[in-house]
Amino acid sequence: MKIAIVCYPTFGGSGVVATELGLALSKRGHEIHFITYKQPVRLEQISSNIRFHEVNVPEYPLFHYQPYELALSSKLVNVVKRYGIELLHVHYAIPHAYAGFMAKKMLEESNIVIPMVTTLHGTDITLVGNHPFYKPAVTFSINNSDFVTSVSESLKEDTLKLFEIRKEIEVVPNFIDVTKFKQKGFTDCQRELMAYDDEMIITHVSNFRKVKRIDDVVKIFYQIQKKVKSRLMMVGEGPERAPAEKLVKELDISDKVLFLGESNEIDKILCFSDLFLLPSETESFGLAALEAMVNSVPVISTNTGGLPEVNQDGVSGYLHNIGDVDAMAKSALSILENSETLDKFKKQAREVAEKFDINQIVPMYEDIYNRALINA
Ligand code: GMT
Repeated sequence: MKIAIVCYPTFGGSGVVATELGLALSKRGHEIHFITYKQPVRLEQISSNIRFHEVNVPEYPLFHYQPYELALSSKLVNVVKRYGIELLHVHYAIPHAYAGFMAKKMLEESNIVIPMVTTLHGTDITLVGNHPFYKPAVTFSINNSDFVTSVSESLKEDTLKLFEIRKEIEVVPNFIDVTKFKQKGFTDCQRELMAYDDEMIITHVSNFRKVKRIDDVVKIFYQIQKKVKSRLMMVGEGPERAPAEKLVKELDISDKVLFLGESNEIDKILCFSDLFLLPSETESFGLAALEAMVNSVPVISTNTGGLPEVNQDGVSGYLHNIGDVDAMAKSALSILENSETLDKFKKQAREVAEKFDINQIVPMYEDIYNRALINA
């Protein structure tokens, strides 16, 4: 199948899911065309059945806002015609589903009928898309997609609650390539570069936005380090990094907290981590938690959104109410203070992650593509 994947090229979240999906599909013989404004972060090599088409938006002084949707839909039309694309898969409703719909309509004028699958990822529904300024366009784009998927049951429920949706939403969970990750082995991990042998390594990875409650990460760690010798690795960039650095200084724990910035080597960091913190306000799935778990890192998270579908309470980690820093610190310590408990949780985290293996999930998308082509 020749498939065009539209996504954001950024670190983490929907962009990573879309890129990993495209790479997996290409290995299964499909021809994948990524269409976005920059080469996706995890798209390291282009091959004969993986192409990247950059959307360019020329600057013009008249425009206060440059018309990205227009450039994207035009690019889609050109790529579909030039490469004989059979299906569009757009990740993140805003503005990709909207631009995809326009492309479909333009292509109809050339007698080309192409189905569009839209995957909802979270903030396109729960934070941004729900805003009254966007809601009519997001509702329209979802209802006019040929197939709609969401990355968790929780996101499906939120979508049906927040929007007037006529389309069926199919849940296709996010996934991980389990075979890519070997069982944890400290010797491969260069742990010694990051911490002393007797220190626990606690990790947080995100885009450092308000929704991630970065202050809570620091506050939980503050309580942990009082009882257990430990270090905190803060991986990622975003608006909440500076306030978090300030808090770290105020709490006088600067020598124990490392802000590593954005990284292409998340697995290298996770392979020597002992515990992962994800105290988000909302999280449609929590791919970062799954990436931790596959690296045998137990997760302390909130019980919001899709997190309970990924992190199993008392098995792969613990879940608590949003903002309950004390409970999260207590659970973290209950895992870290006993080496047998820690080993048990590490093993269990990995086992839970294996349920999300890419080989179970990618065929679910292929099945949707086949149905979309039959219906077109
Ligand atoms: O986590 C973010 O803020 C980025 C965001 C995105 O759209 O890229 O992530 C969303 O999609 C991910 C992939 O499906 C999910 O794992 C995240 O939980 C979701 N983020 C939120 O719902 C806040």
